[in-house]
Amino acid sequence: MSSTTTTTATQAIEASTAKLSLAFDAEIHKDYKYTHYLPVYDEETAFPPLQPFEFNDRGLVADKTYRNLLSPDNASLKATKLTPPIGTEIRGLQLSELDDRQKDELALLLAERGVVIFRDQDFKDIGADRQKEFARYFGPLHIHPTGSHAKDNLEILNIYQGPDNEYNGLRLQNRLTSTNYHSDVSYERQTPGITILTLLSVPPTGGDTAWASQTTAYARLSQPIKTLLEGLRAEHSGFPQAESATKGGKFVRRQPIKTEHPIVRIHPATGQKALYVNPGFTTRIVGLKDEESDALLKLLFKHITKGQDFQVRVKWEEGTVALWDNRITAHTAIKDYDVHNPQEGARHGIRLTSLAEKPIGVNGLTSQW
Ligand SMILES: O=C(O)CCC(=O)C(=O)O
Ligand SMILES: [Fe+2]
Repeated sequence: MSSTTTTTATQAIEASTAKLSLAFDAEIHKDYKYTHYLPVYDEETAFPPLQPFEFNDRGLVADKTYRNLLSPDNASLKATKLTPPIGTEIRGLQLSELDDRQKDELALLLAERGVVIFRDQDFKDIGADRQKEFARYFGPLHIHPTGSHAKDNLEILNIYQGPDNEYNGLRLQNRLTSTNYHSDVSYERQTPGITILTLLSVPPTGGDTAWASQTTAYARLSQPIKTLLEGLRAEHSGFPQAESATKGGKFVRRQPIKTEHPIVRIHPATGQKALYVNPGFTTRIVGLKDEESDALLKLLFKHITKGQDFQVRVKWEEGTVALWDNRITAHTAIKDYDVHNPQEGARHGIRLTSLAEKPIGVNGLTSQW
């Protein structure tokens, strides 16, 4: 069996004693249990372009009956479908205790259900090394080109919005809504498979996350539109993200790229087709005239964003960990809480993202760059 983790997708050019800037006010967090995961920026360590690696989806070797992950012998297990098309919630199972067969089945469950929500987890308390080791089972870990991260752990992307750091909420200044459906860093050549998001501090209400099923979004389209899209690629760009980081005075640790991915993507473990465009990173449809590309992308983005009948919105609880498959879903943070209102409070989390295959399109259509 070949391993998904043998090739390092990321390699530091300079891993010297890095210059570190703190993106939080240490004073207001002095009694906080998770200070070591608060946002920092290593402003020195730069990375070359990601290198190709061999990828084998763990879901391919999974037992399709889920007999290990969802064992009928586990009396405390409760697995519930959150909606018919997308989302499963699991209670009574610790991610930190899963064996390899269970992890393989989890990869398949993610490919089938898009997002799996694990409640009451000890995952946030097992330490950065074990968290990374768990995530790395599914593929090499992605290092975000611009985001803040946990100290000494560039693979642990930080998610934080509080009175001492509103950088991630800035979007609302020029927009009517914070909703921004995207698939994580879809501009990469071998794009993310599974993302694992753990919240460490949850507002009492608000700060939910929503996901849309891109398999259902695809399935709802008429046959003529499906056929048209199956023959096309779209450009995904990391440039706007890098430019906005530079404007915000942040360090860009890997130079931005643009990649052309098939618009309809086939998941290697299920064979299911999914739309692979998203408002967050997709800029144009290759080979179309500007007005055609704009009109078609507008149609698809509206379809993904307003399709509440193929979306799921999840409320975070203490101990919740969310996992999703970026190849068949789009997601958005919901920034509806006021960080200056102590009743609403701050929101803090950590994200681990594993990279997967170069997208596989219909009739052999492949990504290009
Ligand atoms: O904060 C959230 O709810 C989601 C943020 C996000 O897009 C991510 O973690 O990839
Ligand atoms: Fe995301």
